[in-house]
This record gives sequence, C-alpha cells and structure tokens, in this order.
Amino acid sequence: MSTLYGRGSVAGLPTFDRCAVMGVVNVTPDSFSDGGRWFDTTTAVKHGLDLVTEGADLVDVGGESTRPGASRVDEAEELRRVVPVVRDLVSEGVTVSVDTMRAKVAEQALQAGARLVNDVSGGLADPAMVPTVAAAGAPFVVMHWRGFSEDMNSKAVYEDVVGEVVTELHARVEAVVAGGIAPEHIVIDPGLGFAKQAEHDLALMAHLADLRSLGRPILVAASRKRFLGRVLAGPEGAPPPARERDAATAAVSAIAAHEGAWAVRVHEVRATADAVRVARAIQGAKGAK
Ligand code: PMM
Repeated sequence: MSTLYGRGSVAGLPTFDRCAVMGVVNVTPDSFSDGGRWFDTTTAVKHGLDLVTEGADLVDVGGESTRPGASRVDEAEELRRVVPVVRDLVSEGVTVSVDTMRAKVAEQALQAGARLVNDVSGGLADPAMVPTVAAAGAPFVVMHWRGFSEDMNSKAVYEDVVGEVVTELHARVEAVVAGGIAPEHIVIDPGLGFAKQAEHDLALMAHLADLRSLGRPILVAASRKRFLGRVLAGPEGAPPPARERDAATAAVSAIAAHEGAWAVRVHEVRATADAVRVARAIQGAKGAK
C-alpha cells in the first residue's frame, strides 16, 4: 500500500482526526441494498440516530434510489421523503448530509439544517444545483458520474479507468469552482458502481492515492456494492445478497482509511467505525518505532 497522506478537511464541517464515517439513511422503497426498510419519517429518523450511536460522524439522507436501472422519483415525493428526516436529525444534533441530484431538494434540506450536499451527478443532473449550493456557501460532494441509473451500465467503458476518472473529476471540480463553489467546500468521490464494472471499482480502490492529485478530500462509498458481491461470489458465481456484504464493506473501509480517505459512506456503521479506528491507531503507531 502507498504511504499515508493527510486526509484533508472540509470547510464548514467538523474536523476529524481519522477517516470519518458517514452512515446511510435511504428513505426509499426501492434502494439498492436497504430499500424499504427506513421508508417512513419516524423509522428513518430512528435509524439515523441508531447509526450515530453506533459511531457515525455524519448521516447521509437520500430519497431517490440510484441503483442500476432505477427510474427517477418526482421532486415533490423526494422532498416529502427527505426534508422531515433531515429536520428531525438536525434537531437531535446530528451532522446531516443530503444525497440528492435536485437543487430544490438540496436547498430545502440546507434550510432544514443539512451541512453537506452529496450529489452523485456532481452537479450535472440539475443545472440549478451548483448555483444553489454556491449561494448557500455549503460543502458539496462531486462524484464521478456519466449518466442516470437507467442506462449507466452501458457507459462503463474505459481504456484506463483510473486516469479517466481522475481527468473527468478534475473537469467537474473546475466547472463547479467556476460556478461559484469554494474549492475548500469540495469533496471528491470516485463513484464506485456508477458506470463501472467490478474490475473498474477494484482498480479505483487499488489506485485511490491517484485521486489525491486533485487536492481535495476523498469520500469512498463502497458499501454493499456489486463489486463486493462479485469478489465474494461462491463457486457457482452467485454473489451474496447486499446485506451479507458488510464484513467486506468494513474491509474496504479499513483500506480506504489507510489510503487517506476523508470519509467512508456505509449502511452498517459499527464494523466500519471499528475499522477506521484501527486504521487510525496503526497510523499513529508509525512514529513509535
Ligand atoms: N452511492 C449510492 C448513493 N449515494 N453517494 C456518493 N457520494 N457516492 C456513492 O458512491 C453513492 C452515493 C448508491 O446507493 P446506496 O445508497 O444504496 O449505497
């Protein structure tokens, strides 16, 4: 593994002395790995609070599934799902991020107290997103994205996945900064599973340090994704279901933390909270030889 680097910090968010843990609350009936489980406001809020008890530093609230093939939810429904959950978690003192591709949802979530906008399209899906986040002075996740979930698998074509993701993310960061979002507010994300096959995700994890050339903190969201299912597949080739991929997710969290990721985004927090603490302790022991 490569040497450790500083993981960076994001203006407007708490600072962490280790890789931060972002717990996921999907307020959706059809999400990729935990769809339907936290679908009403009360259940979703309780789940978010449980994630904080288990060690989440931030809670990411989303109301639209981005699993491959998913169709889009309408804006009114997304607002109805997301905003009350954000408001209630914020009132309990939780640092909330909002997972949305819509400017209106971002705006209302920020008004409800969200601190970070996590847009899997990096501002491409909604032209109003970048101006909205810029005007609010909020931190923003720029994820590598090539198109909506309906047909993103057809865009998983690369000659050099790491180089192309770095180049495309660089262009997005420049566009977002040109649109008025401060560089110190930007987090980058390789977008594991988005227009990527398993081998692309593995190559990106193997070369996570290459993303550091962009000079911004890195978010890694590997939790329960297909590439882990592929790695864990039995002799018949059948991948375990998403909810049986949490140990593998924690392994990725340890690697991401070791490689200097700013945060990891996970569904099951407890094991990842341990993993990032162990990574931190090992890093701390480096000088103790
Ligand atoms: N993946 C999902 C949703 N949101 N946000 C970021 N920043 N990066 C990701 O890779 C990402 C994301 C996929 O859906 P899930 O909530 O079921 O994991």
